[in-house]
Amino acid sequence: KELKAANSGKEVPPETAWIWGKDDEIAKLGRINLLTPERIRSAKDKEVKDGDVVSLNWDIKLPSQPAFGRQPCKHTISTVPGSEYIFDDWLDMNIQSGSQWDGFRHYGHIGHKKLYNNLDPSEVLSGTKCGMNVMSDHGIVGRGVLLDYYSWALENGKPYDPLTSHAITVEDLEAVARAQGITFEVGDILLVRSGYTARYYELERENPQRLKEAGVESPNLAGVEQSEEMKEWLHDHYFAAVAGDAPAFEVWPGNPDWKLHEYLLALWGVLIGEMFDLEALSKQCKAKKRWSFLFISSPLNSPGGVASLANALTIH
Ligand code: UVW
Repeated sequence: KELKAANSGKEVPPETAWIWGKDDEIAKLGRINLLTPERIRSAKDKEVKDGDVVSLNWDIKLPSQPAFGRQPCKHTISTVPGSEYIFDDWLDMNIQSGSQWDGFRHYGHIGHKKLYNNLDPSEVLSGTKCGMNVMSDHGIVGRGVLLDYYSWALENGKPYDPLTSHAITVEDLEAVARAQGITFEVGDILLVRSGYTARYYELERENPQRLKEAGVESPNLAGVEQSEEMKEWLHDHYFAAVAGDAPAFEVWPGNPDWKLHEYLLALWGVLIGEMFDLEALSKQCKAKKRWSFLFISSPLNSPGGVASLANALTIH
């Protein structure tokens, strides 16, 4: 009933949490609404002690052999017409390359045939509603928390290959949080390290051909389990956004009936960050024994943008 009221009395599909009121401008931010000035001030005051900055941006040209039939990023450099000494560069890229946010125009709920906030698929191909420009205007700043599952699994004698469909359970995430001394807060930006970029670098160093053999193009990916329990855990923690280091936040292919993308993006308004490079952050958190920090990301001002480069960094 409350959900219906918040949506001007309109019927909403079951399990949706389009709860940010009638004002379309506010509604379009989804759970980024949780990143209030109070929470940002608190994150700055409590988390920034040393001023140490880490970038989370993976090379925009990676993966060189993208998953899901996508094309790699092309970067060309040319001289400005009529000059030998002035240069421009051109990017021809799918924004799903490098570290990126999946926005609300990226992935709909298959059963309901709608995207976030009742957006119709036809409105994605035309118009700009719920585009990434809204996130750019607001900025994504708040308390970030890294659950370094990959390190925890290795340290606890549970090694696995991140390029397999290894499911990270709620129990695992809770165990990592306990080991790292993390208490979650409403509005946290959750980062989960499943080891994809670490494994990618390892294989590439051995021989780029090994990447192909390991199946980076048609991926089996470690990630959070696609279960009812995980759905409830992610929903009820009220994270402002979630992100991981793999091309999908959830284990892939995982559940054949539904994907967490449908719930996070389409039903709850939670941005998903993918291929964030969490390697340097993992090292820094271990060195400082602190897995929470100030998180800052400035998405592209792309009207109607489906996704955005992450432009993300952390400060300890
Ligand atoms: C999946 O579809 C799994 O991921 P992406 O966000 O890259 O489309």
